Amino acid sequence: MNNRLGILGAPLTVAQPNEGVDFGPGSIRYAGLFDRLNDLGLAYKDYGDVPVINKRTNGVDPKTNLRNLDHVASANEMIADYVYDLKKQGDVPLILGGDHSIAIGTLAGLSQFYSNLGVIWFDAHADLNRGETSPSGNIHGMSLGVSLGMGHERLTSIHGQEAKIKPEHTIIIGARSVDEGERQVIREQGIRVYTMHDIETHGITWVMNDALEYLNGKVDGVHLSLDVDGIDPNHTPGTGTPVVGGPSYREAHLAMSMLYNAGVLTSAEVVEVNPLLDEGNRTAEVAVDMIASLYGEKHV
Ligand code: 6HN
Ligand code: MN
Ligand code: MN
Ligand code: MN
Repeated sequence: MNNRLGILGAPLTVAQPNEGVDFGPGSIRYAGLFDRLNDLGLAYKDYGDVPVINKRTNGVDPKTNLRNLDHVASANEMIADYVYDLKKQGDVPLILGGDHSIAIGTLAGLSQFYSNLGVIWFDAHADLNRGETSPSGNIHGMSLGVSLGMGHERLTSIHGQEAKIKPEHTIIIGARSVDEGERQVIREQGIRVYTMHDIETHGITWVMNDALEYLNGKVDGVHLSLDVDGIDPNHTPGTGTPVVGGPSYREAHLAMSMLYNAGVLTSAEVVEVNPLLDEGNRTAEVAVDMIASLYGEKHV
């Protein structure tokens, strides 16, 4: 494995209702991503975007309570293939979303290289719904569950029937909008969650150290899934499901630099940047700040 970053856009939007998150990869690139990586002296290759097809069907299928299942499933099948190929080149994957359903493809592609992949899910939400529990039918609220093997077979069977990650290697940070069915999954599966309450009570430094300690020795890689709605919407307004009361810019930034310092990260994705809902390109700019911090940018 080399240290080259392999950048891949996954401009999927139909796993949630707002148009515009398909422009996420471009808006992140235009927010100065490459300048910042150049400044870091980092080798990278931009593989362009996965040619997903964003077709919306009419509404939620009443049988499954899933919206646009066919398109979300085939797009993620493609994303899994592209991530697999990129990883096979020996590159360090950095995936730019796209709505958060793309994690289904990312983790399916990555799972072929890891038997015990740690996942840090930085998000206001838990994304542990399935058709039976979802309040919306939106598959972007189901991707962590799917990767754990729960949900519709069309989604869980991408790149193999088995679960792509394990609950004891899964950590959610920043949660503050969790549905009842998701709470049950968290309890039953023993998923580690650091809520906003934990961040407020103990501080982000403690949370990150505790999270890293929890994974230490158990995993053969660590994937960061950074949903920009994990950060407080004061900083990241350009996203489809903002939730007030999130970690500040500084807290999120520190979390990223602590991941860099720990030297454990083997892949990352940044999702849910929607420039059509944004104030200028602010949210993508914050996403780039987070990415730069994740790969070692220092202030002095
Ligand atoms: N996201 N829990 C809500 C739902 O519709 O299932 C919101 C999901 C948000 C999804 O964070 O990517
Ligand atoms: Mn495939
Ligand atoms: Mn999410
Ligand atoms: Mn979210």
